[in-house]
Amino acid sequence: MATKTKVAKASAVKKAATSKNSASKSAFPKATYLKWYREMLLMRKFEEKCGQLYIQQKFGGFCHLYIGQEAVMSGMATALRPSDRVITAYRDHAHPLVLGTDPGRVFAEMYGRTTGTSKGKGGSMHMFDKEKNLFGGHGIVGAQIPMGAGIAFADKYRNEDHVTICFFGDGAARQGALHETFNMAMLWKLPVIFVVENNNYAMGTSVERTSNVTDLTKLALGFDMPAESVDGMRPEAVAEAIARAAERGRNDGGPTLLDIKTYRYKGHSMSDPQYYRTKEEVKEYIEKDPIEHVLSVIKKNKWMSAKQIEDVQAEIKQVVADAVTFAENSPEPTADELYEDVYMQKDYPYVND
Ligand SMILES: Cc1ncc(C[n+]2csc(CCOP(=O)(O)OP(=O)(O)O)c2C)c(N)n1
Ligand SMILES: [Mg+2]
Repeated sequence: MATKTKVAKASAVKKAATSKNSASKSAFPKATYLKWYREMLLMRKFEEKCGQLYIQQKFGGFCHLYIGQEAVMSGMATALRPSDRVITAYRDHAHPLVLGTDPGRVFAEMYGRTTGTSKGKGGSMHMFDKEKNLFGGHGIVGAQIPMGAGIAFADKYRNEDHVTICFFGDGAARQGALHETFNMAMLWKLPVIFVVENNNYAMGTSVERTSNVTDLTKLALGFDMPAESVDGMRPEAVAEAIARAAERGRNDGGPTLLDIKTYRYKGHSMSDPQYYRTKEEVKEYIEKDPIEHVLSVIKKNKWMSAKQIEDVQAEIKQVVADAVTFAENSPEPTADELYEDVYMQKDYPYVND
């Protein structure tokens, strides 16, 4: 557990338990498991529907599905407060869902409708929700790393008690901006948690093919930043690691790097033939599926009857169906809306008609 103002030494970089049993030792109550089941099922069913609609060409743009990575979101939601800040990359549909954004608004954004989270001007890669403290949704690989530190800087400057969680991929972790950001974040002890959602691939390039340094926690060593490797297929492990990092951030202990090992079951985007991995490898991860794991804990403890489980599944199916209907019935923006929401400041001097 982090102590106030104490920053762990580089030598304290820990390896998390990756065994299947690590979860059973943790002490999360029934209510947490029920919440995890419901929200992970929502993320999964939402994304499955999203993939179907994209193939039917109901909306355009890019589409990166989150299927397989759900435990990272559920673990985060358990560990953080609603007032904490979240920023991520383009694989961003699950983030608003877990933060409580209306699923209809997330679909509407993909459909380019005015009711979308970014008024239909951002699409799949640019989900924002000011009320839920979601700062995007960013398509430039690694761009959100310095922005995440910037948000944390603003909170520290204003003496506000928030933590920023900044998600990025294993590919983004190789961007130069990470090093500058880590340096400043440690120097100024910013309340930020850097999370690599390490699904082992950047498009078709594996971590092993990217660098001779495959243990991403080592990226923290040059800055004396505390770092941990975490089993990202288990919400328990994720929640515990993020809670430790958040406590450190809130107590002036500065940033933490978490290398959360997860997996995407689907291709990088919708047009990925996946020649870079085997079906056996995908199967190996599906066998560790976080939703099945949570459901098995629920069943083992008899926390829900078969009927109650079916009811939750039916309810989620309906939520997703309603979200699609909402999006499809929402209006498209008019042409003159193109010039709105470009600058916050109405009299910004560099705007030309
Ligand atoms: C600066 C920049 N370079 C390249 C790209 C093209 N690109 C889009 S996604 C991606 C892979 C990133 O992989 P990772 O960070 O591991 O995230 P994941 O897709 O696995 O979630 C690349 C190279 C981009 N969008 N931005
Ligand atoms: Mg990746």
